[in-house]
Amino acid sequence: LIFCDHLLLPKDFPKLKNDAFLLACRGQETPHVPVWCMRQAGRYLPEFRESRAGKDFFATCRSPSACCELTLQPLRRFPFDAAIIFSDILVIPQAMGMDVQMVAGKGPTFPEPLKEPEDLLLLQSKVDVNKELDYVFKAITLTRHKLEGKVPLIGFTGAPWTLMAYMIEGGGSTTQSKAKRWLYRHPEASHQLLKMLTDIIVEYLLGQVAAGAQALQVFESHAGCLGPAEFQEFSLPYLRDIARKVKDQLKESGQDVPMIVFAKDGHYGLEDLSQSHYEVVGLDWTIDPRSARERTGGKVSLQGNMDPCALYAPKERIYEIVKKMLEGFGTRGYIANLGHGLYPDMDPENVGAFVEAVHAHSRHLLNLK
Ligand code: 1CP
Repeated sequence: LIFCDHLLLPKDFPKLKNDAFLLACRGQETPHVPVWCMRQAGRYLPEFRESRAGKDFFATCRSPSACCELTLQPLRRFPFDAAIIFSDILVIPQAMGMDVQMVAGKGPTFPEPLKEPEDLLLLQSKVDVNKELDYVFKAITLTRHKLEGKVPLIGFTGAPWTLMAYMIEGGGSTTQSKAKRWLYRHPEASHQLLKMLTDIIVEYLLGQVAAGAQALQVFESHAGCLGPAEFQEFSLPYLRDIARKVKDQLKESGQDVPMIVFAKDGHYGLEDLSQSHYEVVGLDWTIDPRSARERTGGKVSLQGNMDPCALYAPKERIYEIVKKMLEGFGTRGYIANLGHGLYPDMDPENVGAFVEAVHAHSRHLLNLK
């Protein structure tokens, strides 16, 4: 019998062997604190650079076998407790008809960003995700099979405000001033766009679960440039809508998948985020673990939040930093991670030291109990 990878279906998945991450998402007891890293598939790995060499970024995203390989690479090196599917948040604007290119040395670039509300008419407001984004679903199904139950597979999306910001800025920006101009000058059109994105995101996340994703993370990477009032108006309601709608739909088919919200630099919204139907709130490194626990009042599990730059420290120092972080968060309802993604110049050995420190020190703490 010959099995063809592209014929693998989203069923008969291998049995999960390490469920520490999923248990921690739900605040249940685990033998060690689970750990993974944002951008764990990335340019800090020589094998990643080799696989990606000379290939277009979004063409790679469209190849299920390439995404599967890149997702598995970090797991061959390190005993991470979760895998995150290799893809990008900008596949949604692409599916809505926008051109997005990955420009070397510059990052993602939209040659024709949205300028004025009239430009919304150029967008595909109703996207058939099963047609436009089926390549992501195929990558998830293939990867879940190839993981052989080693660890759970996380699916993800960008949040509406973060995607809106890219669609208007045309790429990365430090101020997001073009996108924020819309919030102040065109609030109605802003809500129209955010709503459009929310509807697509809900379908996209449900498609990822149907394809085999075992947890979902929503990246609100540009929360930091909003103030509390703008966050309340333009980010939070949509984050809530997404979790509520995804969960309601999943419940109908008897499914339940933990959801993580990561609003970078958005700690003014921490109390609200902990009551937004997400099981887990992701944190950047600018917040102290103990105060994050206090402010979220045990309502959610927490994920994070070591400064990625701490990985430049010598290994013994990394252990000390991890020790403090674990003692601050506690071992229950906690998933260790960085406060943002790994950078390309980071030493894979130090990533290994981070993972090992989390496992070793959390086992030590749990044995003391
Ligand atoms: O060629 C390359 O390798 C380019 C680097 C790269 C990679 C590895 C980009 C360009 N995207 C990715 C993959 C990616 N993107 C993953 C893969 C899974 C993993 O984490 O291992 C994920 C989860 C993302 C999500 C993503 N893309 C976010 C949210 C997380 C965050 O960093 O806040 C954002 C903001 C993007 C946009 C994006 N894609 C790539 C870059 C350099 C950026 C940031 C651009 C900017 O704002 O300046």
